[in-house]
Amino acid sequence: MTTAALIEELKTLVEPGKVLTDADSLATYGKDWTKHFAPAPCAIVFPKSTEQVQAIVRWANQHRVALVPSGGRTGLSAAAVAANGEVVVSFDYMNQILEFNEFDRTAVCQPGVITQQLQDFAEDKGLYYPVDFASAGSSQIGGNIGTNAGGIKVIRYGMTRNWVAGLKVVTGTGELLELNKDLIKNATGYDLRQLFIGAEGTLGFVVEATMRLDRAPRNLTAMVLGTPDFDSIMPVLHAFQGKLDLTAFEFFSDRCLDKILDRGDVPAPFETRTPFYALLEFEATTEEVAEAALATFEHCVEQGWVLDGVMSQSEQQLQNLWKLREYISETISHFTPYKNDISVTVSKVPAFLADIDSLVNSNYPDFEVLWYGHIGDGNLHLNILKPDALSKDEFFAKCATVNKWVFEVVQKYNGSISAEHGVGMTKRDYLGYSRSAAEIGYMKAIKAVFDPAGIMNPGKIFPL
Ligand code: S2G
Ligand code: ZN
Repeated sequence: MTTAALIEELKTLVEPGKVLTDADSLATYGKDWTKHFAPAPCAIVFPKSTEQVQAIVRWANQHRVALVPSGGRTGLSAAAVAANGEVVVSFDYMNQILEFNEFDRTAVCQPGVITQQLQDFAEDKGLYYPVDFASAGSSQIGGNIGTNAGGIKVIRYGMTRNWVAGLKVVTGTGELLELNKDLIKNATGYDLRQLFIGAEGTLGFVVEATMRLDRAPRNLTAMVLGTPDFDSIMPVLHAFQGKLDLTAFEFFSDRCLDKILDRGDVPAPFETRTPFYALLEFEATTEEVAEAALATFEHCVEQGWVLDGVMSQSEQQLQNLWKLREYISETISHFTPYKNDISVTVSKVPAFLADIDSLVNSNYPDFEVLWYGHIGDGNLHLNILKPDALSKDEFFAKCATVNKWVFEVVQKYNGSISAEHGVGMTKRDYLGYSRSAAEIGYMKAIKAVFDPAGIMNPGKIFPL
């Protein structure tokens, strides 16, 4: 059957106008935020119901057509990139919050619900959806589940995985499964829900997600602390964790602050400039908590771990401090950064950072290296900015040669080559640095069970 005939048949499975093949749509929906692969899907299809998703999957099985899931397209590992003539399945028209259960404190979402939409919905109900990150304004719940998105509040609230009470999925054979029934307790064998969280659309499609909500935090207060070096950051984390129940502990380098201040729309946290900054947050529920925070700040200054600092006194100042960290990603995106998103257990961070930093400095002496991330989770974002003199391909090729050494250090510290951005295509060739051959074998066997025809997002996660 010709591609044109296939697409004509695909159109009969959805509403009129819900299959696009024009060049702009193919380019727009065939990619995510990565720039490593040229998008080249053959069509974009927009189902509006679970039944239509099932029909599309059955059609794809019948004709052996590869399907690529597409949500907010904010992914950073090319997991939602269609580079080989696949059909992109976009959930833009399955974007409703279907139900709210006050007593269960859950919201039933279609996969196309924007993360921020759920956060605002929870707030309107006097509750809180705690998974948050820079792209929450455009990422979708289905994609957050597909990548087990983390972000800036993981130290207190965990990853997306912690907030999924139940899932309805269409497997790679078109079968509809209802997983975990939104139960808190359910000891009835394998928790298949967890397999789909972080599977990057390689096992099937999420068509409905029951998301847990939490109580709203009270009087969130942030501090930004200037530190003299890497080695001071973890003692600061340890000191504050001993006194406060932190909701966030992030860090960024002075080079990141340079880029943010160059924007001209975010004030500096304080006069002093220091090599690194920690941003921490807690609920100042009482005067005592705020006093404990200040006392701990004084202690860190006495120890020489902190050179200067500021504590937010208002909502506006809280937001301004967060902009210093949350604006980094979008601010540096036009430098075509080569990104690594690596993690180790928190206790190993100082030694790990020292190894990676010396390796990076010796191998990228003339590249601008930016460090930032969720250091309280042991998660570091290493971004190398493309020099103007190098083409993107030359630059990415140079960076890729150092990847081997970076991932050997990750392996040495028993860490992850992808802490929260997923594997997709950008990290699939390095999977062996974090997963054993046996594990990869089992993962492939599980994929074969849910997607025997191999039509679900082929070429992602697993080395080719
Ligand atoms: C962050 C966002 C994507 C990136 O800012 O925490 O996960 O690496 C990142 O720029
Ligand atoms: Zn991050």
